[in-house]
Amino acid sequence: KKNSSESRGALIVLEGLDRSGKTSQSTRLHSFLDGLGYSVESWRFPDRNTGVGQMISSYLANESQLDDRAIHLLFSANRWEKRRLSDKFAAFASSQAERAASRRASILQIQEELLGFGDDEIIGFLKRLDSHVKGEWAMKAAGISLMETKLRTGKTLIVDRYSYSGVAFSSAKGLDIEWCKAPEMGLLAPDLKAAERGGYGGERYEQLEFQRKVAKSYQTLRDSSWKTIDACCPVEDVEMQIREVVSDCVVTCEKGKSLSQLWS
Ligand code: Z5A
Repeated sequence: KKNSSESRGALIVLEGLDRSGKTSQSTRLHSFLDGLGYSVESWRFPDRNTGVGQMISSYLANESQLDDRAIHLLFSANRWEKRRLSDKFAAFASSQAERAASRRASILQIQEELLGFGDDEIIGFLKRLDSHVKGEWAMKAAGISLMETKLRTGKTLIVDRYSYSGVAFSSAKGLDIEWCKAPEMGLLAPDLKAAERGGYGGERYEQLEFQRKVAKSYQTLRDSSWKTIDACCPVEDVEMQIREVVSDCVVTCEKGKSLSQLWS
């Protein structure tokens, strides 16, 4: 695979209106990058597989009603919960941080013990941290996120919807945009946001009206890492446009572009 634990992967986020083709394009982009030899993984938000995700799912299916702020915070919590490493690893990392800090164990000893986890990505990451920042690695490991671990070990992540959906949809309902951004602060900022314009949703007028408001909210969130793709073009054309912007981005990340945090 092209990405190794020595070069980091890219965090690519696909955003857009309802049924603008994000899921189709995520799949196509995944195959493209995989074909080029990149190590790649696809995520999507909401992640309906977690406890919080199930609450979101039932809200979206109109099976439960929630206050606008409450559902906003659930969407955000759904991203924060994906940030965590497994309980087992988190407990291990904090105990090792303590051992390393009090010099009761050498980095080598701790690395040996890490092998018991059998997770190549975590091991690769910790080894790499060791050579870069010496004994501080275990401290860092205690607070490191799953997403960051994957990126730093060379995995490129394609994420279908992220914090921008959270802010755009909730602010389109009338919530204050800064209030909406607040719980997202501190999550990793994407290296590239491919925003798909246009769409195929809206069987009812009201829905179209709402999508327009969402589109407006997206506009307010735009920054230099957004690339807008016209999703009204044929699927293959959209795919080509996405490939072009993503190819540049993965190379920049491989060369060591640093990770940053959202809105901080
Ligand atoms: N939401 C939120 O409020 N807060 C948050 O923090 C998050 C989300 C993360 C569920 O999201 C809702 O949650 C969503 C935002 C809100 N509500 N809305 N609206 P979701 O991701 O689960 O659902 P979705 O956005 O509605 O995604 P979708 O239905 O999966 O649509 P899509 O991924 O953008 O499109 P698609 O499935 O790839 O394509 C739809 C159809 O169009 C399909 O038949 C394709 O074959 C076709 N298609 C795709 N591209 C084309 C082109 N170029 N031409 C012609 N036809 C095409």
